[in-house]
Amino acid sequence: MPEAATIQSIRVRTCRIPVDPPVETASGSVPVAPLVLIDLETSTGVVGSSYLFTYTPLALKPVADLVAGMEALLKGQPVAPVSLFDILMKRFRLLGSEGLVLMAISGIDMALWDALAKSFEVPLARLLGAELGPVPAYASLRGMSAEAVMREAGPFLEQGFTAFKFKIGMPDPETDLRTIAALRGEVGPKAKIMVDYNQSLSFAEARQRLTRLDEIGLGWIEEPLPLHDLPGQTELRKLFHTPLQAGENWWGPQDAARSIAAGATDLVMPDLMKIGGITGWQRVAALAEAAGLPVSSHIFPEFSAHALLATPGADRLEYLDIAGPVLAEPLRIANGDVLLDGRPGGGIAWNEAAIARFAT
Ligand code: SMN
Ligand code: MG
Repeated sequence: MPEAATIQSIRVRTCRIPVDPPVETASGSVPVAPLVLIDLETSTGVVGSSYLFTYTPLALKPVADLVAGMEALLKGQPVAPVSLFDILMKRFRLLGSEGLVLMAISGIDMALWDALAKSFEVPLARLLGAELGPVPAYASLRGMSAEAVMREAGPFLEQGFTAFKFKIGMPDPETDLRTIAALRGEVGPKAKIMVDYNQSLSFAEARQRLTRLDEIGLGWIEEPLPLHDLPGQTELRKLFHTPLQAGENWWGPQDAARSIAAGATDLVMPDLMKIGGITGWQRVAALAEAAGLPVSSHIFPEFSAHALLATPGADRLEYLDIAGPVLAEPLRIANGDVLLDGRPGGGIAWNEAAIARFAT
């Protein structure tokens, strides 16, 4: 049993990584990945690492400053992620423990879990009580055009992926249908195809567009409506057979609880950064299990692989590699599964030369 460690310091760095090709969505594109890199040093010398993706460079410094500012609240505290998560969530209740604040708390939570797993010299999934094994994944494509998705799908097919997602919501619905048909032609009749509207439709538009999509046999239709339109999502879910997917934009377990209680989605996909890190994820995984909803992940594939292994009803990992350029090694993929090796922790090791290159 390792000696009880306390938090000594939190090192925060920022970088901007070109996203090539950019991630295109109906709600905007991501040509650059602003990342906050976190290294939490403990009294035993173990360092827990994690990263946050802030979507827009405008949020990069505010999130980095929030993480750095939380060091004063945590210095000397035990490496106890569950206890510290609740302390931090309560500490920011007046400001609101969601948005950028919760992103910062999530980043610290992931770094704490990484440090704890390293201190026990086990992979994070083992610390969470799970055995290591292949994590079924899907290839999350970046483009929205037929040319882009056909071009991107090829290398993923060679890696054995059998499930593919891309973002739709083009002005003309026919364009989306043509792109789905083009991807189907590329990946074959047995592969799963999922689509993602990134909250871009009104209820009336969704009812119209999903009427056509519902006949195609898609794996899921993700976020057709804005995040908080739970009544609309619940109504839409009753109208169509294709499973609705949501969760990447839930701020903490409370948002998940509201959506699941409203019966607003068939599938859930919490985002480790917005849901409260590993601690928040675990609470949502329990809610999903109680409601019988399969759980997938949203980006952050490194920590998500560990979290999914310890999640009842785990469905698929979203494979969208954003932080790869600053990591020492890419995730291993075989036959469309993510394969974790037995190294201790959550799997984040930095490529320091790359960080220097992309540092802001
Ligand atoms: C998405 C949008 C923007 C950046 C990363 C991912 C998308 C998804 O919603 O589910 O992949
Ligand atoms: Mg999405």
